[in-house]
Parts: sequence; C-alpha cells; structure tokens
Amino acid sequence: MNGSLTDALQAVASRTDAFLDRFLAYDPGCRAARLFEAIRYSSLDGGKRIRPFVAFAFADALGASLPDEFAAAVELIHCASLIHDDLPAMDNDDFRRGKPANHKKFDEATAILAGDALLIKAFGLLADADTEAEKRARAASRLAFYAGADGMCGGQQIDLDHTGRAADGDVLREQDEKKTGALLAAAAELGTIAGGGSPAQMKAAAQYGVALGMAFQMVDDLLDLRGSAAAIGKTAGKDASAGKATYPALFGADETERLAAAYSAQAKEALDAFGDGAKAALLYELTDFLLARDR
Ligand code: GRG
Repeated sequence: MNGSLTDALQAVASRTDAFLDRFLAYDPGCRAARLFEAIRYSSLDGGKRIRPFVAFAFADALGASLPDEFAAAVELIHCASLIHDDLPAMDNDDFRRGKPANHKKFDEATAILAGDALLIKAFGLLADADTEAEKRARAASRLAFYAGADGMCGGQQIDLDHTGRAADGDVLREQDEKKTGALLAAAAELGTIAGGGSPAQMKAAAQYGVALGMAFQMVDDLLDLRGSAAAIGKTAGKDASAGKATYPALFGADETERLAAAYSAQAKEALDAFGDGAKAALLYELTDFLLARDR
C-alpha cells in the first residue's frame, strides 16, 4: 500500500466493499431473500473497514500480499458483532452507522440470523482462501480464539455483567482488551500469518491490536460523552444513560485522554518488531489518526 493514509484507507474500503458485494451476492427470488438482504444491509453500509486495513497493512509490512478472504473474514465477524450488539438484549441501540440498526430495519429474529450467518460465512471464507492450507488453518484458529469466549464474546459478557454496577479499571481493561482489542489483534495476526511473520512478530501483532483497541475504546467513550449522534452515527450520551462504566466516568476526561495516548504509543512500540518505520509507516499513521479522530 502506498500514498497517504486517507488514500490507503479509501483503497482498502473500496476493495473490501467490492469483494463483499460479490461474496454476498444472492438470488433475490430465493425464499431466504430477507436474510440475504439483512446480511447485506449490515455488511455493505459504510463501515470504515479498519480491521481489513490493519490486516492488509501487517502483510504489507512483511512485503507480502493478503488474501482478500482474510480481510473480509475479520470484517464479517465485526459486522455480525455490531448487529448482535444493537439488539435489545444487548446494547439496545436503534441506530448504527447513521441508519436504523438491523433489527429495526428488519426484525429481531432476522437480525439474530443475519449475525449467525455472517459468523459462519467468515470461517467459510478462511477455509476457501486463496493461500496455503497451513495459513488458512492458522488464520481460522486465531480468528476463532479472538472472536469467541476468550476474546470478543467474553468481553461483551463482562460488559453485560457490569452494566448498572460498579466496575473498576481492571474490569474495564479486561472488558475492552477483549471486546474491542481482540478483533484488532486478530486482524493484525492474520496479516502477519499471510506475510509469514516470525513468532516474535505474531506476538507484537497481538500487542499492537490490543493496545490499539484500548486507545480506540477510550476515544469512543470520550466521543460518546462529547459527540453528537450525527457525528458518531449512533446514539450519543448513551453510556451514561445505560449505566455503563466508562473511562471518563472512572478517571475523568483528561486522564482518559492521557491513557489513550499512552496506549497509542504502546501500539506503535509494538511495530518496532516489523523493522524500520518505513515498512509499517501506514500503521503508525493509522494509530495516530484513530487517537485524534472526532467520529
Ligand atoms: C456475534 C461474534 C459475535 C459476537 C457477539 C455483541 C458481541 C458479542 C460483541 C460486541 C462487541 C462490540 C460491539 C465491540 C465494540 C467494537 C467497536 C469499537 C465498534 C466500532 O468499530 P468501528 O468504529 O465501526 O470500526 P465501523 O462502523 O467503522 O465498522
């Protein structure tokens, strides 16, 4: 990947959109058309495609190309998690990416099925990816680890268990390392697997993803506190009204900003394992960009 970060982000988003548009094609006359429509509604709808970007950038830092299926698999798990996160039994949000949440546009049962189907499609993609069998198997194993009870699902459980209850900094850290950091770590590791990275580079990729996720979540909390719904694409001020423990509530906004910057710096330190800064230049830029984002 070359050029500015904005161009590179746009290129990955277009590439991911085009791949998913083909992959998620269906026969509108089929009896399950409503399910396919719900799947496409939440997969082809203007996500920033940060996780595919991270996967492509790690492969790039190792001088390799990434099978599109690896990037798309991580993104589909992310899309599934957003659909399920918005359900009344979870975060209960009516809006996502600036439009009605999947269960509002369709219905709860269809939204649950769309998430289920996306999860399964993600692993099908990895099984069929255009790369060596050993890389496909390792990618599936790592993504399963990070998406499941040891990772994102576990983080969501911690979140649910502490909503409306006191949570200290340790609880929040584990929650967000898993809920947000795990899938970013998966993206970084899948890129590293595609690039034939060493065990030390795999470890650094995981560290990068988790630290980036922590910084990302802290910025998210600050945006929820300060942002408008138009800017963030979902209901603003929701954390406080939903009784969520957040970093600003626990530590104050200034300290949250300081902590986010420290995690962001930690993420960049992990990139040292990928040689001189030039190879991973876009990852350094992405890390700074996500810390400074306003939406
Ligand atoms: C269905 C595998 C599966 C999991 C269910 C619901 C759940 C468990 C987990 C939810 C985890 C969650 C919503 C974490 C927050 C992740 C996050 C930071 C989302 C926002 O990411 P962006 O800004 O979103 O990259 P876009 O819209 O750009 O894709």
